[in-house]
Amino acid sequence: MNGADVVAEILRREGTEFLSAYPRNPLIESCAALNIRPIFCRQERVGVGLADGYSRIKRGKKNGVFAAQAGPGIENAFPGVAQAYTENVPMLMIPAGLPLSKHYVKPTFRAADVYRPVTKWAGLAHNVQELPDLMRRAYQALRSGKGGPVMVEVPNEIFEAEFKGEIDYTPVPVQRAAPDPTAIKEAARMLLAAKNPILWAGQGVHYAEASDQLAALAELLPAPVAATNPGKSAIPDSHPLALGGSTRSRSKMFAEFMAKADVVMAIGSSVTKTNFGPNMPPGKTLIHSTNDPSDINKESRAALSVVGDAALVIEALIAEVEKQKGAARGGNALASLKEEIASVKKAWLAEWAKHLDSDETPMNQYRVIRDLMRTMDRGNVIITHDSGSPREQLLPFWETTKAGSYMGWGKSTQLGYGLGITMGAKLAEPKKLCVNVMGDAAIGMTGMDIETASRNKIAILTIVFNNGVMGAERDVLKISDEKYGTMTVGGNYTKVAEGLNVPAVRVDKPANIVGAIKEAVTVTETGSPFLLEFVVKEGHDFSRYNVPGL
Ligand SMILES: Cc1ncc(C[n+]2csc(CCOP(=O)(O)OP(=O)(O)O)c2C)c(N)n1
Ligand SMILES: [Mg+2]
Repeated sequence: MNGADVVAEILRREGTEFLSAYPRNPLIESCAALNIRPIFCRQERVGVGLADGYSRIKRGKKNGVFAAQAGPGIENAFPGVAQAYTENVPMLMIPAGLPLSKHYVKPTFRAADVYRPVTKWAGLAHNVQELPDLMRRAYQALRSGKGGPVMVEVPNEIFEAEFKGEIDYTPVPVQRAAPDPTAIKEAARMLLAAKNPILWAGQGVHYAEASDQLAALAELLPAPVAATNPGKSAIPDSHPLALGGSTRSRSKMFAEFMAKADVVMAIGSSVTKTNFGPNMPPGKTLIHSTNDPSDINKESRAALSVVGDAALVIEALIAEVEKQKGAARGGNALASLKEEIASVKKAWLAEWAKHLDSDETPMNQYRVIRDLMRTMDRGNVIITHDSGSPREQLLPFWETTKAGSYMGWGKSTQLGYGLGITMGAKLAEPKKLCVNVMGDAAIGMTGMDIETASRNKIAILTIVFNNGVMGAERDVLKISDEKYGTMTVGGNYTKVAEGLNVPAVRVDKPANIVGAIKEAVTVTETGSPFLLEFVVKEGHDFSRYNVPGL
């Protein structure tokens, strides 16, 4: 048994279902020998995305694994890992490494060293016998606390060296930390004393699978639930207490209720200041709950901190709120809060009806989103946006009907990232309709990898909003566009898809939207991916309701 066989056997024990990879890396053959299916991408950046999306949807209980060759392979994976780092995704990379003897000889690319600033933990193997120890450390980082990409770099000679003795390795369990009961008591007191409390849900709620508990807490207090960008669908957007998620764009309810909130309890959120998610406005009393103490007091001062797993925190809080609240159940308060949210939602959607119901051509993106929502069984969908205007258009208006059915991202915003994570989501949930919505500049970044979906029968649905421009850049490309046409990105992505063995339809009239969606969904049900290209307008109307500091 050589080093690669040892690592493959440990991956098998950890429940690895597939190896996202690109040759050469001896792990590919060793995994195939153990029936761990290698899935080859067309470029490493997207291969990392597959491992990322899989880990997200498995909520870190299982982890996507990516393997690349030393040098160019792992160099080319960098964007994927940098994005996964900003998103705290618990995925594992196992690049091959150049010989140890060359490790400090220029210009060797030392992956573990280079990647250390964008990983939760990165280690280099120095001999074959230490591989089980290294893998245990890697899985400990993956299965505890806040997530993040983890790397074990294995030089080729160590992959090939003979391993002596038995492999001493048992799978590392997921570890959850429970909150301090004193902090829970105080949090309950503060929430019950607040005039307008609000719950701010981050992606920690997804990882803790705490959606039902969060909805129960919201009803009990009562309090509305505002989600961050990655936290969107922490409770379904169709829930009467949901305000939706927020990037730069957001629902009117989100803005109005955040503006008047006095006490904000963030749960499973780092409360990081970002351009593509909500920020904590000044003047709020913040109760900050996260499983990572280093997030507390990082960007916003916490009046109270509650460290722990989101599910355990919410469960403890429900018990404590029930105790402190006693008989006064506040039934009227709940009903009137629901009514208040519903009436702002109604007014907001009425304001946007001219876009959502638009018959114009080139088509209005919001009309396409409306028809996607009406035509798809949203309870069986996992959907993600991409960078650019599609994120701003989709996130506020895509009303999820099921918790965890939206993959929001945006601490970094790499064009093209949505494609790989959607394939990863489909591998995690093969029965779901997994959809990514991207612009034409976005597909330009990673589009060749729709062939990965076709070759590996990963039946995702890719939606391209083709407006022939980098619409999101209009405000910064004025002189250069006028003089040199810098905004333009040309292409027919239906033809590209057909050339890459992906059936596709190009739609340029509103009357054809629904029929095309139905056809696309039917084809994905046969096990093939599909690409739907919509010829849309440039599109600068965004659902932006500003609140100072939000
Ligand atoms: C890798 C990368 N480079 C640059 C950017 C900056 N950027 C954000 S949106 C955008 C243009 C998006 O155009 P498109 O995908 O066509 O969407 P549109 O806004 O036209 O709908 C650019 C260049 C980015 N997000 N990612
Ligand atoms: Mg565009």
